Amino acid sequence: MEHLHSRLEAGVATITLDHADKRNALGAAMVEGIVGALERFEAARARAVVLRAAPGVRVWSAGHDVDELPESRRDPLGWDDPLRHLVRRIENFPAPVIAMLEGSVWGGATETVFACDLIVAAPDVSFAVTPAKLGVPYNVSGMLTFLNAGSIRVVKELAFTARPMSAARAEQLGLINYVVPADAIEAFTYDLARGIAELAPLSIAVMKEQLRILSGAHPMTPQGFERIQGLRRVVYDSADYQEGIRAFKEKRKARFRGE
Ligand code: YXS
Repeated sequence: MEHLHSRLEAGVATITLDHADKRNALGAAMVEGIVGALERFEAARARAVVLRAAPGVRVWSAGHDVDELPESRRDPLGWDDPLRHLVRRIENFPAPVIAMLEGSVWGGATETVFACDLIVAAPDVSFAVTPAKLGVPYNVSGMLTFLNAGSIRVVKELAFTARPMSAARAEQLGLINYVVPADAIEAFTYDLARGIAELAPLSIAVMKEQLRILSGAHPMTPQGFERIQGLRRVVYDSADYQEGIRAFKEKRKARFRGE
């Protein structure tokens, strides 16, 4: 795929996002490429995966491809949405996936990064959670990804302000593992990955799966789930949702009316 590169060396795999024109937006084609690479690396029994963008990017990923979000009256983040596939594939991959970050990370890309097992960021990195900026009703498992990454107070700050959070603050809050100078981040990340690759892969795989199952073990009643789905439908059927998508495409600030 022209906007994605992948390689496997000594048990350490690398997937590089390289679609600068669209700021590495996570559209169906890009997600299909990443998931395909992960399938190949699982078959090749990779011991660790580094997920990165091309060196020196200002934007690691601009998040879900807004051009692929439904205009209205359809759940924009249903089970089969590409972004949902990507998050699940990372969570189910039987070896650690390490996000190596430079530049800004937006929306669904922030969730994708938080679904990774380890996060190494350059000092210029920022994270933004953007559903409120676009009028999007985020989905339950996506909110759980955020909740598993940090405290509910921090998730509310990210979600309710939609403001980018610096790598330094994210590290201070325990949202990410390391902040490493840009000129050292590659050596640092691959040293981490190679160290993991020398350890017992079966032990690591089972611990990763245990943590996935335990972190997803949140009781929710059928009524509770149906209530949330009903609330989400009100949002994606709303004029605000249409305004958010339209404003993005028209490159202007959205004017939300709460209806
Ligand atoms: O005008 P052209 O054709 O050159 O295209 C522009 C942008 O439209 C395009 N682009 C995107 N296309 C689809 N989906 C996107 N998420 C997206 N982001 C950007 O890329 C071309 C260059 O963009 P431009 O001129 O704005 O670049 P820039 O360097 O000045 O600014 C970079 C960003 C990332 C600050 C800016 O592009 C931006 O704010 N992008 C949107 C970030 C965002 O809000 N992402 C959330 C997407 S929705 C999502 O992830 C979830 C559904 S949710 O929101 O619920 O979390």
